[in-house]
Amino acid sequence: MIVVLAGGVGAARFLQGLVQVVSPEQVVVVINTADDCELHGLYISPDIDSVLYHLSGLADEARGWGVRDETFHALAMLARYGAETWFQLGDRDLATHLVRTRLLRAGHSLSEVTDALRRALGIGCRLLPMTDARVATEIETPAGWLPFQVYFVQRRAADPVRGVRFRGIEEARPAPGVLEALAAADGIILAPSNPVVSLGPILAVPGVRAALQATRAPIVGISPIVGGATIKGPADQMLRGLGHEVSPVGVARLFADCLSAFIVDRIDAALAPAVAALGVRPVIADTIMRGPAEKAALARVALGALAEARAR
Ligand code: FO1
Repeated sequence: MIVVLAGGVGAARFLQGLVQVVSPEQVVVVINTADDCELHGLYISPDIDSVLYHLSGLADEARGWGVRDETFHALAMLARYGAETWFQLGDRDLATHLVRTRLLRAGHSLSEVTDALRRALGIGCRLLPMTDARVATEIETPAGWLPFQVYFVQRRAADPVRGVRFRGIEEARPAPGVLEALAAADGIILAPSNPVVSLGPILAVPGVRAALQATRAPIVGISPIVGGATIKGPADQMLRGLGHEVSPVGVARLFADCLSAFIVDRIDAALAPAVAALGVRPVIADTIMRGPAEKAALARVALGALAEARAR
């Protein structure tokens, strides 16, 4: 059984590769929920949705979020009513949030709702939210502390980042199955997700980091930083703002206490000795996932690194 700790689009693309090379039933995905927000009375869970849509073949892969062939009629009507429309909810995507919100209001947990959604979309992997509690990322900027989606979507990640906090994290508990999966895993993969606001919250849920340190399973990470920048999203700018090195070494350092190996893009091969100096085995590979073949190839590299760590 392979456990993947996942944020949004980078993780979702990696998972598309992983399910080409291992049976989806052998994959458990633990997903960040600290990006979640409520708008128009609806509960939106962007990273869960990214994974749901990518694994069901529904994703708008070029845009990186939402559903393919989407229309925005409801959003246009909301605009006529003077409602906020900076967060673009498509008509098909709205159905996901309607169903999720109804089930949550009926008393189901986010874990149960996520399981119902993935079954309905025909996804074989188990998808676990990191927690069933409400945790909310907030970003400190010169304009003050901003809710994550306000910083990221409404203000287009344009504010300098001075701090990050996860409101509610101390009271949160890992969702059912998370600690069990980490303990029983044959291998654990940290997806190429934002280390600060995607993987950061998962590891900050009380008990998760300790479970990663205690598990017998090898743990392999994949750098989301290539050539000094991120493929998508503001991870580079966040790392810089928080005083971390914007490189695979800076990311590996954040997780060095857990990692057996860290996959670094060929472009950054010269940084391998600096990763090794952290006590983490560097693995050099092509990490840019342009199409299905590259996604599967990266998944094979990650599985190879896990097998190699197990053999040591
Ligand atoms: N990202 C945007 O940049 N603009 C949007 O309008 C937007 C809408 C949206 C709707 C539903 C959903 O599940 C995700 C959406 N995202 C949008 C993506 C999301 O804000 C981020 O990509 C993640 O939170 C970061 O992992």
